[in-house]
Amino acid sequence: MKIEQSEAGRLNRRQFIIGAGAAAMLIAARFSMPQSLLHAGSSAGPIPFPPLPYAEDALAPCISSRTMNFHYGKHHRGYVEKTNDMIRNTRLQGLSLEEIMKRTAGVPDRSAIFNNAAQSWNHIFFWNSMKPGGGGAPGGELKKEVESSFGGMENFRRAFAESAASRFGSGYAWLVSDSGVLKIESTPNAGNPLTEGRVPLLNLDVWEHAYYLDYQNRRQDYISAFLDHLANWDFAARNLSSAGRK
Ligand code: MN3
Repeated sequence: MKIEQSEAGRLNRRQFIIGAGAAAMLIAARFSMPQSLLHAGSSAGPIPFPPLPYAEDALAPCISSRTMNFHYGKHHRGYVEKTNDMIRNTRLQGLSLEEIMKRTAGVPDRSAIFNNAAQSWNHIFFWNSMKPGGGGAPGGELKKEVESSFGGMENFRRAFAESAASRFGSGYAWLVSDSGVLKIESTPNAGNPLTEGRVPLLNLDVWEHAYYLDYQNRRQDYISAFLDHLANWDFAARNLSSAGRK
């Protein structure tokens, strides 16, 4: 990553090393988010708040329009607005979300910017990780990859559900490609496996704001609804395939 001299000068040596290390990993990581999702509007403009890829009520009854209205319209919008407020008139203004994440990951005095920028990215990714009539099993190459990596769909399902259910507090469960090997992981809060060099294929938001109106404390039921009816395997397959092309 190119850290501009004046910005690097503002960081102490340890922060710089952490930042540079994270950046190197990020360069190694092949960003999988379809570019059109993240660069809506001018590249020099504010960070994007793209429309949902489906109607607000399209995922009901698994996720109600009321949940989507708050989650997308209030929470996601709030992360985008806070990010834009925090980067206005700074060297981060005009950069892509990935660049902002790269420059702030692991830098203690930039954690508020990282959290809001990563949450902006994570939510665009999450909306696309679901579709009406999704869930079940992937097809084609991804099906083979899931079966070989996890020893079958049932094992994948069990491991993903366990990862999502056992995340204490807020965070995400992810299916990622780690140097070509599929893995499941969970991250706390705004964490994103991109910052540690892995390629996200699919994510599930397990913050309470994602499910509490519909499921209250029954996070497991929400996870099952995602796996059975919502997971967008086409999106995951596209992410895997674009990672492989780079
Ligand atoms: Mn959320």
